[in-house]
Amino acid sequence: MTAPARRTAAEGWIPTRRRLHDGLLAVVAPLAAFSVALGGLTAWTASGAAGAPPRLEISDGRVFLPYNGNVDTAAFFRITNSGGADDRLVSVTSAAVDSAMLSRHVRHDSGAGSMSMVSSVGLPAGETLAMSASTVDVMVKVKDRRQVGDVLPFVLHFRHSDPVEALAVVVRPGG
Ligand SMILES: [Cu+2]
Repeated sequence: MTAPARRTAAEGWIPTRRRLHDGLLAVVAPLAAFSVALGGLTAWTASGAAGAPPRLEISDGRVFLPYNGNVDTAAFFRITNSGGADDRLVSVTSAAVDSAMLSRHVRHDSGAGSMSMVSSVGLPAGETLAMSASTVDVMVKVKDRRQVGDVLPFVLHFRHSDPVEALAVVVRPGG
């Protein structure tokens, strides 16, 4: 009973500019929603956890005081992922340093250690990355001469989560 009426409406359809625009939006909007959903699904599958996204909390930012006249040192952060999906730390930036690179330290059976630069560090759901001089740290070149107690601003960048600002205080190595 409604079919004839619908046909009549279709025949009377006039493609004004506004209607075309609305029609395009109607197609584009679901597409955008679909790709966002897909991205969420990938993260969800990777961790095998509940559908919640990663949730990152950063604390305990520290920078070792460089030795006299030196600019090379290391920065450390504690990153807890209390969310339901894995994430990755992909880079660290700061206006207070000339360079910042993620590095992983490995201690060998002989007692000797080695360090290699890494492009990212995993942050599994439900786990905490506690950076240290014997695990993972951020190798930095500080711009200015620093003192114990100075506070430097950093930004941590992640594969899935938005960047997070974190402060790091200058401490004596080992502190
Ligand atoms: Cu290092």
